[in-house]
Formats: sequence, structure tokens, C-alpha cells
Amino acid sequence: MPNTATDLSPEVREALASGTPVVALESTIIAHGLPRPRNLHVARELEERVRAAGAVPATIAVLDGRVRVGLADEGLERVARDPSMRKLGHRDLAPALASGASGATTVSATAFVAASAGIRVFATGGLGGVHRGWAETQDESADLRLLSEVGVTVVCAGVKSILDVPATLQRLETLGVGVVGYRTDHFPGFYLASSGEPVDWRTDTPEEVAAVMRAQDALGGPRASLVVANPVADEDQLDPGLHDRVLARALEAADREGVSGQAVTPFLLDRLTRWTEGASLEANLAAVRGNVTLAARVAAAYA
Ligand code: PSU
Ligand code: MN
Repeated sequence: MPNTATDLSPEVREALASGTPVVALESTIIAHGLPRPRNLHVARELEERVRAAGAVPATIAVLDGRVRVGLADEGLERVARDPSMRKLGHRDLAPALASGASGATTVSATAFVAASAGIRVFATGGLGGVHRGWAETQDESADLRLLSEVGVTVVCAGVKSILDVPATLQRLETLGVGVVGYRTDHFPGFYLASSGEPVDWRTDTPEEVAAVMRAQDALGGPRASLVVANPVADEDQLDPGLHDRVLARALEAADREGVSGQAVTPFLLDRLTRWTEGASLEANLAAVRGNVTLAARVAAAYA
């Protein structure tokens, strides 16, 4: 149920009440995953894409100590432009509310808020997961555990390729999170069309994804989330050789500079963007665009 800390926009409230499909969008990708000022254009474009595919977008963030589901343009502007926006995972929500802070929500916080608002379908670029070097740092994104608890359908281009992808897939299995490829037999590689890892289940239409969701409902009991792994098109992917070379440099730099905790993911994404002269950014955007459109179609097929 919507809690007393959450404000739904009038448009989102109406859509939920009337059964119009709604797609939740996270805001960390806007505030901390994409360079300014392009991020604001992207935030608006993603909402437009959801609308064009027949659903209502609900970008989620925390503004002045209130959880907001569905941002007016002024809210999108704040998220994109204000450098003091914090990065809020699920566990950060309560302290942010109590102190009146403002911040962008990660997949973990967004999935939690979306589920409690009654929004089933959610789109992002790439999920967080198990970081390389986990044995030393124990760095595993809270995205994974939250997905095991909240029962949303998240459309993504797999997990970020800066991570340990096989280990992340293993954790998704342990946590009971469903994974289906979308028009692929391979788990996508975020910037790359394939991570090289296989997926056990494949879907080819939004209706087939919706059928999996209905089967989850029919099974009853606590529902884990469903990851719909939607690869970037081959022609939009980052050159795999360039990806591997630049990622190796970026991981080395993070290590040398002692980057840790919440800063790791934004640091690596930024170095990839800079050191590929923007090519990784274009691949990231192509992935997010495709995910947002597919999420809207899935939401419509399920509605
Ligand atoms: N997808 C993108 N760019 C991003 C993210 C996802 O294309 O920046 C964000 C999501 O908000 C995700 C977060 O939850 O990165 C993971 O951060 P961490 O590894 O610190 O949990
Ligand atoms: Mn982390």
C-alpha cells in the first residue's frame, strides 16, 4: 500500500486507479549515471518513450524528504541539475526522509517504492550486482536482495558489465529472482549485446513476458522479481575489444584511487564514457531506450 511518506503525482494516481499501464523509472541513472546536461534531455526522452508506447511514466526520486512517484518537469530538472542530489539505495530512504534530504533512487530503492505503490513494471539500464574483487570488498549491490523481496518485473540490459557477471547470475539464482532473455538465449552485457553467459528461459513478445507474470500471480505465495534481459541491438553495442581495454583501465584506476562503496559504479561509468569518447554513453542510452519501450509494452500486455 502507498505509505504516508510517498506522494503519487495526480497522473500516476489516476492511472493506477483506472488500470492504465504504468512504468516506474529510476533516477540514479539520471543524477549519477549520465553526464550533465545531456541527462535532463534523456530523462524527458525516456518519459516520452513510455507515453508513446501507451503507458504512464513514473520517475521516482526523493525531494525535500518526500518520496515522489511521478515527477513533474520541475522535479526532473532538479534531479538532473542539482549536484547535491544524493544517491539513495533502499536503506537510505528512511534517513533521507527524516532529514528532509533530496536524492535519486537506485534500482533497490526504486523497486521498493514502485512495489509499495502498486507499480509492477520497472525499467532501467543495467542492474547492479556482484563487483569484481568481491572476495576482498564484499561489494554486492543491494539491488539483488531487494529484487528477491519485492516482486516487480524489471526490464534491463542485464547487469552492468563492470561487474562480475557470472557471479551476479549465480546470486540471482540463489535469491530466487527469475531471469528471462528477450529475443535472446544469452544474458546481455549492458554495453554489449551478449555477456557470453546463457539464459535458461527465452521470451519473444511482450505478451509472453506478461504470461510469465500472470503465472507468477497464479502460483501465489511470496513473489520474487522477474528480470527481463533485453540486449542492446548489435549495431548499437560498444565495440567489444574497446570495451574490454577501457574497462581494464577503469578498474585499475578505481583500485589505485581507492574508490569504494556507492562511488564505485558512477566512477567506472564516467571513466568508460570519457575513455571511449562517448561511445559507451551511446551504447548505454541505446540500451535504456530499448528497455523503457519494452517495459511499456509489457505493462500494456499485463494490464
Ligand atoms: N543503469 C544504468 N546506469 C546507472 C544505474 C543503472 O544504465 O547508473 C544505477 C542504478 O540506479 C543501480 C545503480 O541501482 O546504478 C547500482 O549502484 P551500486 O552498484 O552502487 O548498487
Ligand atoms: Mn556497492
